[in-house]
Amino acid sequence: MTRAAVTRPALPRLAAAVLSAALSAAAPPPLSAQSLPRQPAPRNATVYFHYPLDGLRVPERFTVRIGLKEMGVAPAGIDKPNTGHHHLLIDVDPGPPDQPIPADYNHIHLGNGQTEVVVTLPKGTHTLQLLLGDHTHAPHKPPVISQKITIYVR
Ligand SMILES: [Cu+2]
Repeated sequence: MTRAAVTRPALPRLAAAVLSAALSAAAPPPLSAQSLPRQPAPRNATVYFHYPLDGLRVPERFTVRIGLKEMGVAPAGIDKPNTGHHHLLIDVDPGPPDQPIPADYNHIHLGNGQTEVVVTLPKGTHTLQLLLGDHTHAPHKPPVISQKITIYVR
């Protein structure tokens, strides 16, 4: 009864997982843009929030500050090993790791190699997550992704 409300937010993620499992089970590997060559990332590479931290209350306009360990930052389009550029995911789950990261209001590309970005969000509860992308905006292998944090805009 009340459990349904709890499980509902997990459904899109589950559906995506089922879909990607179905796709990978299909015999021929896709040859189009669906299978980008993914850049390797060191296993200990870490992307994380300097600010804000999980559970924080923030004003409508605030600066997200990003930390990265064991890799470097390079602008989009620069093909250099062990580098990438940051993406800020707002109120959205990450997509399939073998697909380029979309560019829209939920996926902010810091394509000039920025390590901070000013965002303005409406009052309420929001989630933020960081995902490093390579020169083609595709996640590395394994993906370098932060914890998803929840913030409260007041
Ligand atoms: Cu990008």
